[in-house]
Amino acid sequence: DTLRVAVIGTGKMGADHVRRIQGIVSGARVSAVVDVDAERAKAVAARVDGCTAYTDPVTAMTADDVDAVLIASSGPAHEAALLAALDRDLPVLCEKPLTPDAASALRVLEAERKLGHRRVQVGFMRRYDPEYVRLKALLNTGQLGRPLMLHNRHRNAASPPFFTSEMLISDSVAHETDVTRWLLGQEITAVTVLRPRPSVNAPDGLQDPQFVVFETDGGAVADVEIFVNCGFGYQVQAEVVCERGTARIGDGHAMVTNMAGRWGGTIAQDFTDRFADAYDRELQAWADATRRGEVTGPSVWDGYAAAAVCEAGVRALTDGGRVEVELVERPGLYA
Ligand code: NAD
Ligand code: ISE
Repeated sequence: DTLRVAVIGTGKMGADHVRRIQGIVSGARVSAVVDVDAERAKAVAARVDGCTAYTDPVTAMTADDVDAVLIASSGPAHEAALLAALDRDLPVLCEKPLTPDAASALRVLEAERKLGHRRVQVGFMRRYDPEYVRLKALLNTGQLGRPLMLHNRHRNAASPPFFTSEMLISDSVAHETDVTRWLLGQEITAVTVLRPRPSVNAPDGLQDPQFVVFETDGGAVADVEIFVNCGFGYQVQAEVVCERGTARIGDGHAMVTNMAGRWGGTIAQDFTDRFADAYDRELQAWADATRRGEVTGPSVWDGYAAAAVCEAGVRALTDGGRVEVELVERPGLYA
């Protein structure tokens, strides 16, 4: 009963997930790959025994040897693939963002609600990172008391050429919207975005860095420094300040070296490096749950809430001021 997966989108993440399913994840294999770029799909399929290349996601989803779908195409292509998969009642792991805006995320939510059971897991992989898992477990014990503040830092060495100021929120801070909701167990109710002077190392016109402030329905405040052209590497850190203490992750102190009168360590250069372990655990957990007929990871509700917060964040960035987040009532399916 090996899970036969169709991977949609064979770019950076899709190709890496194909490698992961084939080489690391047990109980699953890649039976189909899909990309609108036919050559790209063919090149990836050629590396995998028994894998067919397609250019149309729906055709792949109707193949006899496809049991589940991993969506790793660009964000705007997610909705059509999600709706087609739900129409066929196929289990899905969808890379973040679920969809690029709240209205399209709601359409996916409505489709899954009509189906009557959860089928979709959203690729918020930080929930599988061992450091974040330890932080969440500590908060759950209640030893530190109630969380009051959460400080997040999210730094990329350099942004890709197509990156816009809005994408710092919708593509990057998307992760912190989920981390904040998940760690605190609270919904984000309002977003404010401050604009520090852009770094000379940022491409012309890009508002980089940004300082984002979330308010939550539990009375906590979270901030996010997002800086996607920091130059020195890839860094993701979080510190929770609670009533009786604080806890912090992401310092990258796995190994400290002493040499020539200095001490220090190395900094990861990319998310595929920093979160390699998290992606491995995420895919294994998805494959295991799917084979049991369950969905255990971040839900369509989580994807929708993140989309709504990011939409408010983009408005706060462009119009200024504090923008409230409007969420529909949470359906029972996601209780
Ligand atoms: P990419 O541009 O390298 O790859 C996207 C691929 O999708 C391309 O090959 C493109 O041709 C293909 N594609 C576009 N529309 C398609 C369609 N309708 N049907 C089939 N294929 C289509 O992008 P990427 O960096 O691999 O990102 C892919 C997804 O992964 C995005 O949703 C992105 O936000 C997400 N992502 C997540 C993380 C993470 O840390 N979890 C990191 C990077 C990217
Ligand atoms: C990218 O899409 C990701 O998801 C990475 O995790 C994030 O660090 C990066 O800023 C995004 O562009």
